[in-house]
Amino acid sequence: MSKMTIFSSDLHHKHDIVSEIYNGQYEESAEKPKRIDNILQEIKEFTVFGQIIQIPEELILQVHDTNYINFLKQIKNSNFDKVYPSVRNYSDFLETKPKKIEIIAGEYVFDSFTPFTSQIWEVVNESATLAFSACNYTLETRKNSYALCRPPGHHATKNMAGGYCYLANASLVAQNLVNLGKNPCILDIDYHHGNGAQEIWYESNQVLTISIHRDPIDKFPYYSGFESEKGLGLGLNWNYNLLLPKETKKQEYLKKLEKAIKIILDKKCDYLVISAGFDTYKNDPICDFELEIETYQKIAKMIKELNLPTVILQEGGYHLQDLGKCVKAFLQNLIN
Ligand code: Q9C
Ligand code: ZN
Repeated sequence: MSKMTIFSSDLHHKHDIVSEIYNGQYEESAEKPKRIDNILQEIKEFTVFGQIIQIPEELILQVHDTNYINFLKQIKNSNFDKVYPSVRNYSDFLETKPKKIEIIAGEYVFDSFTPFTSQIWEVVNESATLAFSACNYTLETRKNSYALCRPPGHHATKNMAGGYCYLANASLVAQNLVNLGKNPCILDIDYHHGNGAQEIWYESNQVLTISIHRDPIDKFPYYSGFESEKGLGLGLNWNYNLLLPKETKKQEYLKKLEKAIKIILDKKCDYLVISAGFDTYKNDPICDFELEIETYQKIAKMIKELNLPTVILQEGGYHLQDLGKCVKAFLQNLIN
């Protein structure tokens, strides 16, 4: 029996944001180290570890602004073990930057759920390295791969963290593929809109971006993910948002996935990058879809029909007991 090659590291344990701020109150963060431990536990019998190759910084700087990356690197030199945003930059004419790191933070994050820890650069660099390593493996073998990325990446924009994300792992993989002359699609099946990939590739026809998600009218990330956002210039009709209402179940979900698959075929993509969130699961503590563990088998089978070399990246999914079972159901059906 053949196995799935996976990319994982222990370093994410250093990243534990514990609490997020919502409407002035501290709330428990759902994005915990135990998520990855649970996944590894469930998938060990049908997986093997692939070789980890450090992501080149030039690749990161093709996707993200230099100022943002420099900011991430600087936090460890501050006196804080965690930095939350306090002041938003409201000026169009500013020529100098504030000096205090905890104030500059207001420029580089779009919510109060995604603090910068002193080890943030180290851990996000490692998370991106796992994504990059999975991509290299798939390029070499045309076999599908899975990276246990933590922190996740799909909400991070060119110059901002948000939604527990700091580096745009899926877009880094897509950029790497574009550099090699490929035409990848980023398919985002996390419950939340993949706003990062949308922003990064909005004016480009080099990467097809499709996100299937909960209607953001009253769910995170609130300010993007609507059907009217179709791309701009060369990128027009290279971005698709497929929305679903609260309490969506298997049948409605699979119909949207069918649409996504048709678009991927139509655009003749040659690689697939999946932003794989499992917060669409029925018992997820922060979301309201009603997919069952078996639904992930079906989703995977439909994706496998595309027969494209596929890099799977871990995004959301917060049920600490069943997350691994969801991932298992999905991955087992994508071994090629
Ligand atoms: N307690 C991902 O799934 N919601 N990010 C906070 C306030 C933030 C989700 C609600 C959701 C972020 C990768
Ligand atoms: Zn999510």
